[in-house]
Amino acid sequence: MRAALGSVCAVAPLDASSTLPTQRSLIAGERVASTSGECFETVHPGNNSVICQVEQAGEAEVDAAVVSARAGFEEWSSMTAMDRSRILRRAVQIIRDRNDELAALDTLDAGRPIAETSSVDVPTGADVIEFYAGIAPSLHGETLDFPGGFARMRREPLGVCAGIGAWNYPIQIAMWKSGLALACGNAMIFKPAEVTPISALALADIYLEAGVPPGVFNVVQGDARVGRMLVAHPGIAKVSLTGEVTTGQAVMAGAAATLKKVTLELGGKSPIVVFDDADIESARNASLTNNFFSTGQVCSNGTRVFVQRGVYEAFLDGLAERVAGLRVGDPFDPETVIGPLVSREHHTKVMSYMELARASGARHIVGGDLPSDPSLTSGNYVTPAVFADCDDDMGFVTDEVFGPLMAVLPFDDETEVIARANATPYGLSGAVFSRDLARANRVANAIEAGSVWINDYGTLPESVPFGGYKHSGIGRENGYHSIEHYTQVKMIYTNLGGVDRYM
Ligand code: TXE
Repeated sequence: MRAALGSVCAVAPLDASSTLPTQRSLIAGERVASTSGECFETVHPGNNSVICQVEQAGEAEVDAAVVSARAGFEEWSSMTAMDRSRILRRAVQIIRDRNDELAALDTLDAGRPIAETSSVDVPTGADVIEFYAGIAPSLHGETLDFPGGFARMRREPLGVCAGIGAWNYPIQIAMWKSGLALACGNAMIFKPAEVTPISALALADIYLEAGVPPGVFNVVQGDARVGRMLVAHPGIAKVSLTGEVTTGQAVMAGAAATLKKVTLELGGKSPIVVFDDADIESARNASLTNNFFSTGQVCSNGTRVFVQRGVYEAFLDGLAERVAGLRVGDPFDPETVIGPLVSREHHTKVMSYMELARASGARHIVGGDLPSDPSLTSGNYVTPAVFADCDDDMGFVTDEVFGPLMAVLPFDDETEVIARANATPYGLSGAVFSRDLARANRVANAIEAGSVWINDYGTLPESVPFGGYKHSGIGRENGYHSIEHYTQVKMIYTNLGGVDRYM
């Protein structure tokens, strides 16, 4: 029997005019009316029309979510790891079967082009759950033998974990956090960003349909107030946030009172370094994709493009025409490359940075305007922009714009560019383009970031860790290393003799 995906999806295929019934929190397998008496709305960024109302969770709902997650955890963690693995793999299959339905939900709620959500967001989320479902049965401890006994190191789940999502990749973030948490035997209470509250509910429906016990994956709806309740709750052992740096600082501070474990996936302002001997076409393609995919709303984007002076003009040559040719339009149109920004508020912020760039004295290469197409005026659209001859201290070069604004900066030598690339509080990602792999690896070693690519940008298989240095975060997601963030090791020593003396 199909899960109640229908309660989230309209019966007909979704489009820019779709609406949905009022959405709620999902606790212990049921949609739960809120006691807060508050509702908020979520809109389609392509026309700012209201999709639906959403009930804001109150303290009572958060407490109920923790109680049911605790009960769910007892059941889930008492299963064999192979049973958990089978259920998660069943969820993966359902996700893949409904790939396009799930993708359409985030296209509706986040405005991300359907070409992206259907080929990247949902598949990469499913891949991560599948990766961890594969690891689950092999999670184990170790033993050490001693003359009079032995020590057993037992790897245990944490219990009830909280996931707090950002709005740019709603369902992928929910899948990345929950796949890891559940595969390690934990329960998770997930709060989606209030800007994109819908698709996490569809994931919860699928987990239930696959056989995840009620309570093991709960969804609580609401804004920062609900996030703060989760961070403060004594019944939650760990919180994982994807969001801005300032939010990460607030979460870490709030978690201190209950000494929760914290993992933070925060913002970035990452460098792409292009040397004279680089394959310029590759460097240009990587720079375009990793500035304009998702309309630039990607934390790991390479938004500071450093190009060595000998190839600087060659790199810029033809860029204006290529960027101007990126199709801006309705995110439900499969041909659309540049969709709307997620909200009017974010659009205003990004446009302010475009104005700042224009006034900065940087060379305006292309874009940064409202589109001329009259059918797009009701949406949060901006044309992708490139500015060159930028100075490192210009505001749109130091700050995370989180929009389609590429800054190009000339440099002379390796030592200089490493210093400039690292002169930022962020440390999420970076890339080096050079045919000299010794130099490329030397520079990659020196870049202070959690993910660095050589002659590439953004390849991120489910089996490699992702996360930031410095203000870009704490901990990792994906890959084997991240198991450490959702399990804990207990040492149990067995004495094979007696305690035959004292003092
Ligand atoms: O973040 P916000 P947004 C970053 C990206 C950008 C930001 C955009 O770089 O900076 O996310 O997403 C909740 N206590 N990444 O605007 O505002 C809030 O309700 C507890 C990095 O959503 O920080 C929302 O659910 N919770 C990432 C969530 O935090 C609080 C990839 C994030 O909100 C809270 C994608 C509080 N005090 C985006 N305040 C990566 N590195 O992988 C807010 N929230």
